[in-house]
Amino acid sequence: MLGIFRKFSDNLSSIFKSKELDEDTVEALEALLYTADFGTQIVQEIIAEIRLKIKKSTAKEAFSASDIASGIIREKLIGSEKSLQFPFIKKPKVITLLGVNGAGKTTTAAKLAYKLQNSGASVLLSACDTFRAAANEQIKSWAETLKIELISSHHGADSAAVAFDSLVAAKKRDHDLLIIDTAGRLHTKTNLMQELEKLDRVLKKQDPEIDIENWLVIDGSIGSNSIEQAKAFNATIPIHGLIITKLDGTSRGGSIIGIYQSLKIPIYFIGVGEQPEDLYPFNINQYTEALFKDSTP
Ligand SMILES: Nc1nc2c(ncn2[C@@H]2O[C@H](COP(=O)(O)OP(=O)(O)OP(=O)(O)O)[C@@H](O)[C@H]2O)c(=O)[nH]1
Ligand SMILES: [Mg+2]
Repeated sequence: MLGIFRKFSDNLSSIFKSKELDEDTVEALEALLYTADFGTQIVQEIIAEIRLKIKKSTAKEAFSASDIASGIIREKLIGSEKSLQFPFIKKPKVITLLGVNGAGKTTTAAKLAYKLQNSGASVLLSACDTFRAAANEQIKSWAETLKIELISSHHGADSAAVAFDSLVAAKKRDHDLLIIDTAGRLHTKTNLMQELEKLDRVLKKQDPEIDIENWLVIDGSIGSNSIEQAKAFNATIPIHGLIITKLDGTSRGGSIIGIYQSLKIPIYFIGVGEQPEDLYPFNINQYTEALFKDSTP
């Protein structure tokens, strides 16, 4: 995971390189924090704290601006870490992945299945994106490459029916985990949001004791724009977890804090690439270390 926020930390080190912590440096840091999508409130808090330290500190007393910033960030992220513990209490555990178009749901479904299968879990994938023409082929190709069982139907089929059949199959075949990939949808489209609610309802009807979690997949590179989307999804069906994708190659990694602060929904994983292994459990320490790596003072 280290190195994913290279763009941010490179800029940060260049700000501090051979410079005193003076007003220019503080202003440059403030601008960088804004660019990285940390959000007004957090940026203001970090900057105010640094200014206060500068005022109070004597010439001899060195302090680290990045320590201050990472301390504040850590505090804001308390409660955001949650891990997926295998073996599960109830079989099959069901995880439905949802989110707007192109957020990374299908890739994440494949990565998650791969990760859990490597931990010894028996995983079934369910292709519930019956909406987009090429969706079945995409998930089929992942399932074949990674040797993961898949239940799919035809383009245009009722996605709730596919989910129902997948749950029945997962029970019959004694799978530990059922991962449901859904079609991308705009949070403003009421009928499509209702379809998600139906999918959730049908599964709960099939098994009132079902251990089901709805995880929202968020594109981390679009930053704070995703907060409104997430709120709208959460208003339709309960969201139990977040996966933040595309954190590789973005300098906007600060959006994680705003997303967590606004939603208070735990972050299970982060996506840092397009390969099956590019999914990491979210870890606050690793995250702040990656942000402020190599930056001095
Ligand atoms: N760099 C990078 N690319 C990613 C990541 N996750 C997904 N992608 C890419 O983003 C694009 C969209 O990913 P999909 O998994 O198809 O997204 P989706 O949410 O299923 O899209 P729809 O089904 O159309 O709504 C693909 O090109 C993926 O390879 C990530 O963590 N990092
Ligand atoms: Mg998809």
